[in-house]
Amino acid sequence: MHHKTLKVFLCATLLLSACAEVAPPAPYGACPTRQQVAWQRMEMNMFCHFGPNTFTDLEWGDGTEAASVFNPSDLDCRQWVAVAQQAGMRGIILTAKHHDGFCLWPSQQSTHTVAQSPWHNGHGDVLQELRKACDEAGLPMGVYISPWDRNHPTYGTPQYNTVFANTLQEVHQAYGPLFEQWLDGANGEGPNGKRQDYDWNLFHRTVFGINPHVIFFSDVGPGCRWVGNESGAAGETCWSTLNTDGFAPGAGAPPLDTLNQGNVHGSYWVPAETDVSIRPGWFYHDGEHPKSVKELLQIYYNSTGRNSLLLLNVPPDRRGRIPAEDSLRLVEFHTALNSIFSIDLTQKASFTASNIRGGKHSRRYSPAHLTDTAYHTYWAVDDSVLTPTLTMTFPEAVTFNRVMLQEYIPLGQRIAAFHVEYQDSDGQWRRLATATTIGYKRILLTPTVTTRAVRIHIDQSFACPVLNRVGLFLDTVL
Ligand code: FUL
Repeated sequence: MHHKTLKVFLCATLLLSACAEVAPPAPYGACPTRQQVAWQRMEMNMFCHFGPNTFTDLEWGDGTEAASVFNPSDLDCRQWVAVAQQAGMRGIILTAKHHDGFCLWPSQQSTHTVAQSPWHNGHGDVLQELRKACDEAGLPMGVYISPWDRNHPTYGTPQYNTVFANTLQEVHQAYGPLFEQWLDGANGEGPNGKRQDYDWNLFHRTVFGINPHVIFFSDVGPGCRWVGNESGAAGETCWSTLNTDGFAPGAGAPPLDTLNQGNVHGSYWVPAETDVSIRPGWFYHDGEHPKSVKELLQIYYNSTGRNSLLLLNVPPDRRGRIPAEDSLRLVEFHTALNSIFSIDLTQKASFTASNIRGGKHSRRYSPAHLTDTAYHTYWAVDDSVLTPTLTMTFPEAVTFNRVMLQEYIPLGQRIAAFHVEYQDSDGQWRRLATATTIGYKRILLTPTVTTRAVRIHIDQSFACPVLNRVGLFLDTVL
């Protein structure tokens, strides 16, 4: 080789090896599928309970109500979708069939459906209307289809499992793609006084066969799990992992506090979904009113802010529309969220990390990624580092009372404990908050402080921490 060429070659090799990047951290434990990551990133969806109960003023119809009670005077699914979008909801889930068995579409599997009702002379189809409205607006649609059926004559016999699988098939074929299939575990008696022995495997196979990407909600997933209460609160410790072997939805489910907190090192990724109603009931009832903006904010912090997805129920009334009172409240709620989260004080911060994966000049894993908007970039540390610290300093003092952290969950949930400190005006570090899990998103409510330096200590993790977002905000609403 010519002398000069050799020199150029050596330089190029050196340069290349200097740039060679350290491999990303290996995933830890049970990890989400792509669909579960996409689902978690929806953060907040709208639930709609609508059906005969809306007209009979009940929460649980017993299946003997006449189909003629279902007769909305002015149904408008576009309005539901518009309300959801104005409130910042990323998807909508409708009770296509509740425990009374009444189907909001003309099902071939039942004689208790919209086809037997006077609405549009029996030619109405709520699922079709919602499908159209969702497509027009680009809003993902999901369905709740209750396995418990207090009307169907076969309920309580093996035949019903086929009927129910056919029902699922009908809905997913005609109205898909549906992003989420909600299957609650309620299992009471049917018309013959018997309970059903549900064939969950058959139900899963049927729907996955049509839509392999669907997220199944149930007490034990497999897509996402019930949070264990209907008051709108995930556990302060909330693992997205859960041990589900040997458990089933309903009576066979893990204890409520396990659903609420998940299992550390749990064998499957089954994140918590927090379903709660904006009103006291799931269905619309005259005389009930929506929760206040403060209550909704608290619910948001307790769900989305605790590594859970918020599924907020907003029931349409007898017209088939969401009442003005609720839609106004949702707009106020959304305005409040925007006022809090549109100004992230970390945008002005300089970061110092106790470690950066691949060395302090590594750009790929630098803390600068904590404030960018790209989801798939993150701050990571070397594999051997389990308890790093991250310091933010500000050119001018900042005032905040909300600390937000996000782990990069495609690599699993790795952090088990952390705390946050700030520097007071005498330069003393003072502890502001102590917490356990982070997961997809954790928002800590702290006293309001004004400071020029904030430090996050990761106190325990099972594999090197990987964070893709940190935020500091001031909430003047709650
Ligand atoms: C439960 C049902 O029994 C309630 O009526 C409501 O639909 C709730 C969301 O799920 O299983």
